[in-house]
Amino acid sequence: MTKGEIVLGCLAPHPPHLVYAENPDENEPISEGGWETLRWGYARLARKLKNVDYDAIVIFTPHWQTYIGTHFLGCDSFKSLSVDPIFPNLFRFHYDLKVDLELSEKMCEIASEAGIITKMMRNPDFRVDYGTITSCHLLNPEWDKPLVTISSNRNRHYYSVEVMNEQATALGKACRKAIEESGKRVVLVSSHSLSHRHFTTEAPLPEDMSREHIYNHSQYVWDMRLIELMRQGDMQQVIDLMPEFTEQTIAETEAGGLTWMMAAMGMPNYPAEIYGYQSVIGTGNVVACWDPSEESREVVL
Ligand code: 2X7
Ligand code: FE2
Repeated sequence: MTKGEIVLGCLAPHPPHLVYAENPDENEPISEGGWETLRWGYARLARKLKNVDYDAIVIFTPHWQTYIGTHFLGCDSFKSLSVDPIFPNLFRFHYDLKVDLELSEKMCEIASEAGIITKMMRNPDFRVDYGTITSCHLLNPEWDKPLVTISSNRNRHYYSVEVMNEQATALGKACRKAIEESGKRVVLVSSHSLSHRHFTTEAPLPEDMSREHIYNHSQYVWDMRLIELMRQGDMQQVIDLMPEFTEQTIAETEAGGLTWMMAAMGMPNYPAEIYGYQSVIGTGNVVACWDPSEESREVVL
């Protein structure tokens, strides 16, 4: 069997506002648009993905939080209505998704062999989180590829960002081994914002872009520092800065997604493709990707 490989890694933020602004058939609320910088960036990355040959998407999400170990979706498919707990006015999404069960089980098994506490989610009525749905919808609105969703264990809250970084690194390496043994071509997705202080009240019209801006300047400066390092291809430095960045901007990197993806990809030392940066209710969000192939890697922005 040919060795499997990671063909792309995407940093894909999941504010439900972005799906709301797109008005897909699956989402009940109707909007007048908004957040175009992120949505147009996503559309461009989705076009790139159409030209990538891959079998499955593996996504790590901060909004499926598990307190004992790391969990993996464990049924062939999941179908339900996902309602955002904070923004039910924006996100009531009817989903029907397929899981790459074989790959999911392999990741669970190899992570377990590496000493990580793991579990398969076998409840067919389990409601898939809005982080998975938002990032996957924006990257692949056709929903024509099977997924594996990985939960985020709350190491940062039990222990520290440093422990989270160590655990997410071990999980990333285990997932890479599972992908290689599976023989499949896989796209990884780390679903989260960067800086994450946000407003606590909403504009009367959520998509009123005259009200949208970063929560404070220090968040902006931190986000730009990280994006600059991504452009330079210095992901080791990003991971080393993770504790300070995460503490100071309450960043959503706290869940471990970026660390997991970078560890799985062998800590890229080549430039990331940057597709767009914008605030959503004051949080900082970048759409970016790491393309291991020098032939197809581009300077996008
Ligand atoms: O989950 C989120 C988020 N990460 C950022 C902004 C707004 C809402 O939800
Ligand atoms: Fe989030």
